[in-house]
Amino acid sequence: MPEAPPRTPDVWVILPTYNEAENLERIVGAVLEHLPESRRVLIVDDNSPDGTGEIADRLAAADESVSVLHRKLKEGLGPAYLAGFRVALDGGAERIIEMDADFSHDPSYLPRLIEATERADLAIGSRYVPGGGITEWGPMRRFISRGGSAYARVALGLPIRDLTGGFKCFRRIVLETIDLDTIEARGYAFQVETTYRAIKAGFRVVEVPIVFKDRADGTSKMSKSIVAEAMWRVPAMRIRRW
Ligand SMILES: Nc1nc2c(ncn2[C@@H]2O[C@H](COP(=O)(O)OP(=O)(O)OP(=O)(O)O)[C@@H](O)[C@H]2O)c(=O)[nH]1
Ligand SMILES: [Mg+2]
Repeated sequence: MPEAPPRTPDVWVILPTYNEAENLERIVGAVLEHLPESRRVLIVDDNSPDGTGEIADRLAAADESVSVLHRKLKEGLGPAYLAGFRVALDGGAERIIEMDADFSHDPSYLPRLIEATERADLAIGSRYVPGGGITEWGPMRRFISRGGSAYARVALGLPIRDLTGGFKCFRRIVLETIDLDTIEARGYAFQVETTYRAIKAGFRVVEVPIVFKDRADGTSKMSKSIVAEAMWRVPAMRIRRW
């Protein structure tokens, strides 16, 4: 019998990192535990000064299902994800997952998220549907997050409760369709924009409840400019569609 050609991994998890040295090894291990056999974890590191990139290289050398994309500059989450998506699509990915590398997104939800894309094209880990939630955040952070999602929901007229979260599983067809080259958003707006485009393109989007935890270690990259970007980019998305 001729040997079967090597299968390309079906499920790719993209982990963007900037100064996640304390979290990276543990999160990669935990993610791998919850993925099917046909999987790849792609770390996208923006030249973190804390040595995250070197840890990523070591993990990739030790496990063939881990790889690293090194980028020279910190440009925000959006460009890091776009670069990762392109590598995953070129690599034959069928499902592409976004998730934070700081344990805010519990890897034990991965099977549920993947399973949800059997009946949908995009599954969103959602804090704002029954069964979802947030632990540990103070009132200000909650307000920004919930307010941001509500603002985007109303401004864009979308039936989605959690538009700013970054724990999502896309079927490849979605990323092939939504024209990644014209997405410029860098922060939370990036999450809003990918979901908005998916819905406008007619894809089925479902929300899967998740409980979001505060980051395990390291420091936040959340900033006023990320919030400000989301404020103006959300109406800009709508205007561009007109
Ligand atoms: N490659 C890359 N990764 C980034 C960049 N900014 C943030 N990240 C990563 O994106 C994920 C989410 O960023 P966080 O700093 O946790 O932002 P956040 O979740 O809004 O803030 P916290 O709740 O305080 O953690 C983490 O894995 C970060 O390391 C960036 O510019 N480039
Ligand atoms: Mg975080």
